[in-house]
Parts: sequence; structure tokens; C-alpha cells
Amino acid sequence: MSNSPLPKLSPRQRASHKGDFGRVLIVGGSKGMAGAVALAGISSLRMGAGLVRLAIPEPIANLVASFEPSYMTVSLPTDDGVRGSIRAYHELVKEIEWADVVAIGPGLGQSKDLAQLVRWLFDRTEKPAIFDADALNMLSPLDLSARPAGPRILTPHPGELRRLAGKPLASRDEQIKAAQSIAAKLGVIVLVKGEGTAITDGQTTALNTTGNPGMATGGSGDALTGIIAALVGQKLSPLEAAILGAHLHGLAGDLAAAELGEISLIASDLPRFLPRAIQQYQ
Ligand code: NPW
Ligand code: AMP
Ligand code: MG
Repeated sequence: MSNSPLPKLSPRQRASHKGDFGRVLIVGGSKGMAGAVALAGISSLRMGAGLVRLAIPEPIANLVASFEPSYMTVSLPTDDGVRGSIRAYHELVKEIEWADVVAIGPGLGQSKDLAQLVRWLFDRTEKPAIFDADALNMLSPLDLSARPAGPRILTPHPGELRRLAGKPLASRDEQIKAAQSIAAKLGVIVLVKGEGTAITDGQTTALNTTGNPGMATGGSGDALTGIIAALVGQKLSPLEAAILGAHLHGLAGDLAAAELGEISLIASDLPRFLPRAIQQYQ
């Protein structure tokens, strides 16, 4: 394990504009899980993304748009069969062309058609992409025979990692070894969540030191996805983005817990406290 100094974010040039800070596309959301994709989007904006667009299913599009005026939304046809999926695929290709970085998974739900979309995105897009939550479940068990076409960050919690690996991983040590093996074989970054989140590219493994059990609450991980996407959009390498993202996400959680207590901390507190975490880190 190695813990090098934290990656730096360059100060903004006075004449910079939103196009300089990354176009982030987040694909997720489903009926009953509209909040997950919104949390990812808000967190991405708070982490400095220049533009954030959420690609969400038609039936929840207005609801998600109403949560926050600062992100954009595009509604995807629902995947009620092959036809819906093909239309969704075409829509998504257009959006990916627009984006500098894609994140997929928060609140996405699972279906056969969606699984095809996720698989295609993982294998084929050359854009950097973050895979979380249901997107990871739909890649499980992970095929380790071919490397993806672009940079990838996978952010499983231990349950998702177990599904990815396709076998039980009882100890933290086993989890980290499995993550290192996946990272080395596929040339990807794997971030294993939990107390002491581990981030590995297969060669080096960093352990995060921020965060607290108050963050064991629904939606915490969805915020992390948005944060990491924003950092990739601001041109950190995937490994740097995952390391700094985990640090700032945990620090936001620590600042929130100091004010609100671990018991009352909820996921939407994370983007609210993220600005203070960023200021403290800088
Ligand atoms: P067990 O019980 O050990 O067998 P899931 P999720 C395991 C969305 N959300 N250590 C554990 O399995 C997400 O974005 C939406 C060990 C547990 O039963 C996803 O799209 C929200 N095991 C979707 O919900 C807020 C662990 O996995 C199972 C573990 C499902 O995501 C909530 C649960 O994991 C949520 O984020 C650990 N640390 N953690 C919203 N507001 O819209 C989990 N497990 O089945 O992958 O469910 O993580 O809730
Ligand atoms: P998820 O399960 O996807 O919602 O992700 C939960 C997030 O909260 C991850 O970033 C975890 O690292 C963090 N988290 C959950 N429990 C703890 C804990 N006990 N200590 C530190 N961080 C935690
Ligand atoms: Mg999660």
C-alpha cells in the first residue's frame, strides 16, 4: 500500500469559462430512485464540473429536473422492450459525444436491455467512464478477457465487488486483492468503498483516511460518483480523481458529522458540506 500526497487541483485562471471544467454526463435514475442520480449531479456541480447533464428515463425526467436548476437533463426512452433500448442507445450515443466524462449507475435499476447498454458502454466508449451501483451489478460477474476501449473507474461497495468477482470475499484483505486483480487485468481503477476506502490501479493501492460511519446511509455512494466524475472532467487522471474524490467525499462527511452528528447525517448533506471540504483541502 502507498499513500502519496493528495493530487492537486489547479487554481482557476481568471479568464476561464465553463467549457474548461468538464462536461459531465451522468446516466441513472429509475422510478423510486430519482434521488440517486440527482445526488450524483448536485455533487458533481459542487465539485466544480463546468456542465452537468443527467440522462434519465422519461417517466422521472420532470421530477429529477425539479430537484436542482443548475444541471441539465435529457430524457431517455424507457427500456420496455428491445425497441425502447435501441432508441435509448441512439440517444445515449449523442450524449456521450457531447460529454468529456460519463458516469453510469446511480439509481439506474436493472433489466436485460439496460445490461446490453451498460456492457456496450464499458467495452466500447473511448471516453473516460465511471461505473457504479446497478451498472456494476449488470457487468457482474466481470468478464476479464478483454480490456475496455477507454479509461474506467469502478466504484463498488463490498457487496457489489463480491458480485463483480463472482465469489465470496470475506475479509477486507481478500476484497483489496480482488480489486487489485481486476484493476491489473483490465487496466482500470477500482475503488472499494467502506471504512478505509481502497483505490487501486493494480500496481499501487491508496487507502483513504477520511469518512465516518454516519456515511453509512442511502445515497452516500451516489454522491461520490458525481464527485469523481467532476474531477475527471477537470483533467485529473482516473487514479488521481478516485483518490482525491474519496478524500473530499469523506472530509465532507466528517465536517457534516461534526455539525449534525453521525446519526442524523444524510446523503444530501455531503454536497452541502463539500464546499467546506474543498476549502479545507486547498
Ligand atoms: P448482504 O446483505 O451482505 O448479502 P445493493 P444499494 C451488500 C440506489 N440507491 N459490506 C449487502 O448484501 C443505488 O444507486 C438509491 C458488505 C446488502 O444487502 C443503486 O442503484 C437511493 N456488503 C440501488 O439503489 C439511495 C455490503 O449489498 C447489499 C455492503 C441499489 O444500491 C440508496 C445492498 O447493496 C441507493 O444508493 C458493505 N459495505 N454494502 C436514492 N435515494 O434514490 C452493501 N452490501 O443491493 O447493491 O443495494 O447499494 O442500496
Ligand atoms: P454506497 O454503499 O454506494 O452508498 O456508498 C457508501 C459510501 O459511504 C462510500 O463512499 C463509503 O466509503 C462511505 N461509507 C459508508 N460507511 C462508512 C464508514 N463506516 N466509514 C467511512 N465511510 C463509510
Ligand atoms: Mg451505491
